[in-house]
Amino acid sequence: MKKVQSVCNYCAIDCNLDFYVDEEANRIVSVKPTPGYPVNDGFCCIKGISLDKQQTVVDKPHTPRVRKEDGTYHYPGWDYTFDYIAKRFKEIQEKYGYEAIAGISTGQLTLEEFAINGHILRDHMHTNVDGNTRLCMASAVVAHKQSYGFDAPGYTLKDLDISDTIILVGANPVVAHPIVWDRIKRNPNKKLIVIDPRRSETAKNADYHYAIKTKTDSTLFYGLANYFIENDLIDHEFIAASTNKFEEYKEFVKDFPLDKVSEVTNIPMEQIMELIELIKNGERVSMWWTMGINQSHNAVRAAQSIINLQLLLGNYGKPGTGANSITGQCNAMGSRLFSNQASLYGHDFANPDARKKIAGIFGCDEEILAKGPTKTYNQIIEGINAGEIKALWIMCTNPRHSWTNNETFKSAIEKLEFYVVQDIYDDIESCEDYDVFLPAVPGIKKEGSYINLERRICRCVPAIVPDEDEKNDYQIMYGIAKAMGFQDIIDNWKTPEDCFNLMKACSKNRPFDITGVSFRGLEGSHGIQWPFKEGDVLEEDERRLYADGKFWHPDGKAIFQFEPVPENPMPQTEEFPYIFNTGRGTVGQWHTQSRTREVQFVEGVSLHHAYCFIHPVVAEKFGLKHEDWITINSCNGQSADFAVRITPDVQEDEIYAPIHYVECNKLTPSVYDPYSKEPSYKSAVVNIRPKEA
Ligand SMILES: Nc1nc2c(c(=O)[nH]1)N[C@H]1C(S)=C(S)[C@@H](COP(=O)(O)OP(=O)(O)OC[C@H]3O[C@@H](n4cnc5c(=O)[nH]c(N)nc54)[C@H](O)[C@@H]3O)O[C@H]1N2
Ligand SMILES: Nc1nc2c(c(=O)[nH]1)N[C@H]1C(S)=C(S)[C@@H](COP(=O)(O)OP(=O)(O)OC[C@H]3O[C@@H](n4cnc5c(=O)[nH]c(N)nc54)[C@H](O)[C@@H]3O)O[C@H]1N2
Ligand code: SF4
Ligand SMILES: [Mo]
Repeated sequence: MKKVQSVCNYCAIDCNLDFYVDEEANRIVSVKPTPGYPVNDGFCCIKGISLDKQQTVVDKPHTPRVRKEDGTYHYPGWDYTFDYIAKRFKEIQEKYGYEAIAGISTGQLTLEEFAINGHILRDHMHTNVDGNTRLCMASAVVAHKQSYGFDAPGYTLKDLDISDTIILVGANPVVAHPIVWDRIKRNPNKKLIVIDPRRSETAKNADYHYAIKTKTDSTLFYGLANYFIENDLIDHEFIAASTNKFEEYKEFVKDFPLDKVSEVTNIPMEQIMELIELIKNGERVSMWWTMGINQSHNAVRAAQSIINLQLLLGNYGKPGTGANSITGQCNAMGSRLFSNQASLYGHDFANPDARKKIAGIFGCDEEILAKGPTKTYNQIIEGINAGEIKALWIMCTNPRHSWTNNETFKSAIEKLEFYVVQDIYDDIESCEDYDVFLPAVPGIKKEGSYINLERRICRCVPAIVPDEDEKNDYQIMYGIAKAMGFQDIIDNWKTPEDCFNLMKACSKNRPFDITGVSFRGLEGSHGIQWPFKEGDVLEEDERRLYADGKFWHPDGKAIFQFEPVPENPMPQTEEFPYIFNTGRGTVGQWHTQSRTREVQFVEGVSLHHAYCFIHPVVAEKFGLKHEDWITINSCNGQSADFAVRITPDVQEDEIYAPIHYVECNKLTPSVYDPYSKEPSYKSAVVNIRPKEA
């Protein structure tokens, strides 16, 4: 029996797993979490341990399907399909201009797959490709860039083991990041504080839960900043040496006295004082946020209000501290650096030296490199609906389900002249009315690398061997590039390893310098956190940034970023009295459920219809019992039906719906953070009525 160490390609933890494989049968016999791996050390969740269960997708024939002129589909083989796509792409760009084609990618591909995709679409084809990462961590990225000068989360997971005061803001790791939860739980000295409107699974297991009014987190953190400044409980030395705009921030937060904060946030004064005491008394205070902060109309500033408080307290670079953003998907961190969407492979698009450097590494003309960041996801969907974008290529994401106000994606598909879907399943919701379906093999047959939430690069190694006619996403993209005639790709990007080496060269002398990392050397290793330069020696498995108090702005300082709290664009009204909060439902269910439905013991216990949680007071008002059906009308103009579960864990004016059912995003709004353009997924306002028979 062969043992292959590879990675779980669901969440951003990137657990390493040992796949035991019957080589003769080319079958995974069992999956065991890798002992001694610094992230998950012999433990993982149900999704990782079930990676061998993707048998449907493994056993299915994998050849592309193309729509003929008469509307029927045929299976013309890979070479024909690549040529056909190239021909259609060229025709559309000739007729309507470069930007008439767009792509939507993901945080769930390998680093090399993003890189080649970004080079094809953004450089050679001069067009736009954005990712589902826009729906996820774009707000954290922008917050980091503005505050630190570079998108560099500084923590390491070990900080969870040694922090004595752990504050989770809008994060539910019991469900969403089981390894984060496992490490918190095992920390014997911690006090755990959860700030979440809902009594989430994590809040139920915390020492303190503060049920904040939705989307008022920045007010809370501005108020805390004011209190700590006024009572001189701040780290003057750190502020002077490592930050800018302190005086302005000090003035700004004077507008946030605690009585006002208590009123706005609905957190009683005693609880705010209790939270202050906890922070004051903590020796190692860490703050962690996820989608409760990132997905809002005021997300970037809310994230920065957390960063600002930790800057004031000097809680950076020291063990067990930090303002730490938890990322969602397995390679969201790889996409941030190497997808060529928001930065030129980790450089400024406009910097002439960077352009020269990248073109030199790729062996291509400087002129072909993208000149600025991509059009954002919402601009792409709006562009299609406006008839400006005529072709769309989606890969490894299911926007008909996951996009906010998702009926706008349905109408977009109807408008397209050419629609290409690249997925491991051909029956996802987004597989409607496509022209070409490109079947990719799943992660267990893939080769490449991933970067996890704490900047750790690790290897994805194929556990089982693909059949002869099967292709992985890298090979599909290379095939399309070849058919398009992109010579530097044909010559220099033949394999994921070639691509990794190009990306390594791009990283040289940047904050994420990985010139000391070897693609082959990562195999079977503990992974390596960036940066790791040529010549560096690895002394520790867990390394954090900012120990020297230096950030990435030219003067080495971080900046306090803030602005007056904007008005909520979706206020509760008499017509729409309830807040529609959305998020993860269970540990076993992954997003749009295309993959986790294959795991029998998850499917066996999951509900097969859309449901939502309502408060007993609401149930009584409408005479509703458990599993009765309601119709929810959203401020976005749409309605959908849900079965109800009755629980005091949601607030009286809150309805919580798991995202794993397509109905959920029928009701979410086209409202975005102004800086990151991340959707405000968690605060549409709605009304309800019992469903008519
Ligand atoms: N099982 C499972 N695990 C997953 C995923 C999955 O689909 N299934 N997805 C992965 C991905 S891509 C991601 S991004 C992560 C997401 O991980 P999390 O962000 O932890 O998960 P969510 O459930 O989206 O939201 C977290 C909490 O934010 C709260 N919240 C809502 N509004 C506010 C607010 O205004 N303020 C505060 N303080 N809290 C608020 C919600 O009530 C919810 O409990 O999970 C990852 N892990
Ligand atoms: N209301 C609401 N909506 C949300 C959120 C929320 O909190 N609330 N969260 C948002 C967030 S954080 C995220 S990350 C998104 C996720 O939204 P999506 O990315 O749309 O969700 P997934 O189900 O992960 O879709 C991944 C797709 O990739 C396919 N796939 C898996 N592996 C491979 C592979 O190797 N190659 C290819 N080509 N395909 C593969 C799967 O079959 C699946 O169809 O949802 C967002 N939507
Ligand atoms: S889903 Fe996340 S926590 Fe679960 S096994 Fe995979 S990487 Fe680990
Ligand atoms: Mo996400």
